[in-house]
Order: sequence, then C-alpha cells, then structure tokens
Amino acid sequence: MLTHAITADPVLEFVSDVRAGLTLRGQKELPSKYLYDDVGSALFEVISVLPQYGLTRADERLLRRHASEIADNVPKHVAVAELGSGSGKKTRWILKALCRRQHISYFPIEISPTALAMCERELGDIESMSIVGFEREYLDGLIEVVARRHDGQSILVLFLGSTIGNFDRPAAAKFLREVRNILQPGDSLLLGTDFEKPIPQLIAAYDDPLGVTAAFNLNLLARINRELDADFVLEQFEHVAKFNPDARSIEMHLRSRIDQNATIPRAGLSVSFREGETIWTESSHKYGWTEPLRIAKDAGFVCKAQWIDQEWAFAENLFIAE
Ligand code: AVI
Repeated sequence: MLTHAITADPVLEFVSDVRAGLTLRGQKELPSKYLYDDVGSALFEVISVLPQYGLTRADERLLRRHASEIADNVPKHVAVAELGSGSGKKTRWILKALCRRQHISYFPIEISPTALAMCERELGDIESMSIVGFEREYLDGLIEVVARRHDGQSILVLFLGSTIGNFDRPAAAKFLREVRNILQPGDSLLLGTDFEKPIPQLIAAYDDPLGVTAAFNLNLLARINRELDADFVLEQFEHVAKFNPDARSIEMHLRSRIDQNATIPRAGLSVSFREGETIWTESSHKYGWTEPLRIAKDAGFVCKAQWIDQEWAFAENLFIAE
C-alpha cells in the first residue's frame, strides 16, 4: 500500500491539546482522539468483542448481510474513502461486493500509521482493488481523495462504527456539512449510527465488568506519561461512565481518587486535581430513530436506504449528496 504520511508535527499538537484541556478553569478535558495510540487501539479491538458492547458486532452484521444491496445502490465506477478505517476488518464485505462489479480504489484515512498498516494486512488480498492510505485528519484526507477523482468516477465515503457519535451534535452537523461540501452531487455517504438504549445497557457497554474500557480510558494518562514524560499515578484515577440526559450521550471521565498534582514536563505544566474531580475524555452520543436522516438532510444529503440491526439498535444509513 502506498501511504501519504502526515506533515504537521503530531507531538506539538498533542502537547498543545493536553495543555489547553488540563488548564481549563472548569471541567478539565482531553480530546477523545488521543485514546487511540497503539495500546488504546488494541484495547478498543477487545472492547468491540465484549458481550456488553454490541455496537461493533451490529455494525459488522449489517455490513456483512447487506453488502450486495449497499453496492447495488452505489454507482459502478466508484472510489471508496473510509474515514477512520481502524483495522479495516468490517469494511471487507462491502469492498468485496463493490469489487465484484468493477475494479475499485480504496483510500483509508487514518491518523494512526499502525492502523493503516493493519488495514493493508487485512484487506491487501482483495482482488481488483488498489489501496492508497492517507495518514491525515478526516477532512484533509477526503480533500486529497477527491482531488484524485477520475472522470466520471463517483466517491463513496464510509464513516462507520458510530464514530459520528463521538462528536457533539452541533459538531456532527457541521462535520456532515463539510463532508457534503467536499463531495459532488451524486456521491454517497454510508454512515453508521447508534440509537438510544436503556441507560443500564449503555452504562454496562461503557463500564464493562472486565475493566477493558477502564484500561482503554486510563491508557490516555499512561500515554501522556510515555510521550510527554508526565508522572500520572494511574492507581490514583478511576474510570467513570455516566449518562448525560441533556446531551443524550454516555460520557467517559477519569476521576481523581485523592487531592494530587501531576507534572507534564514536555508541556511545561503542573496540574492539580481535587479528590473527586474528573477529566472528561469522551462522549458517545446516541441518536433518536429519525435523527440521522434529519442531520443528513440538513447537510445536503438525501437518504437512499437504511438498514437497522435487530439485536442492537444500530443503523447503516446510505445518503446521496444532492
Ligand atoms: C469509536 N467509538 C464509536 C466508540 C464509542 O462507542 O463511542 C469508542 C468507545 N469508547 C468506549 N467504548 C467504545
């Protein structure tokens, strides 16, 4: 796989985001994208097979069962851009269905070089498909993919696994508008969305009894220790998952068990925490039944088809740019 590597300095960006998030006056926070270093990505793979976390299995089931139908609803001459490919495992079905009709180009867009390498290992054997990975933020990568569009070629954007849920609602709406503005009329977007569920079911999914999600969350402090020479004592923080009824989201936090300080030399920072104070690390927004259609419509897409999983309320939505 040919890979276009990132040009901006990721360490500088990490330092500046950590500094900004931990010096906020009120609620401290860290951007959820930093959960996914090599350790975090491996832990997320484990989360996705936990009995309590049905989301990834629902996503995979829908893509496996409906791959041909999805392909039938997309123009034949197509290039596929996947925003956040991860390991690429769940994308295999749809790529194979598309390749049965015509040779396709697949462009995974990822900030993690490790995920891109995994994606190539996982999908490199698919015949009639070329892979070019982009180590980029989603929209920057999409702009580059679109710039490579051949005459008469349509673009299919994949944004799977309910990653849209990790944006707050205004940010999700803005993101879809930006995606739409990069595309042309007739291009497609396959969007995975997770629906609202009973609160105890959501809490169990984000605070599993094996403690994998807790490890995934705490790894963010471990990462700051590893990469920025910080001295967070992980045992002095605990994972918390709570439902926010106003935002209709599950929030992950790291709660300080005691009054304490942490120093982050590479960010030139010393941070104090009161007992019980939290760092907000992620939100997973859950959608009402008609919400995906509404936000996509507001962004300039029409819904061509929607597939809903019967075991875990989750949908793949196929939208066409108007
Ligand atoms: C990647 N994303 C959709 C997951 C979610 O459900 O919000 C990340 C995750 N966080 C905790 N468990 C899974």
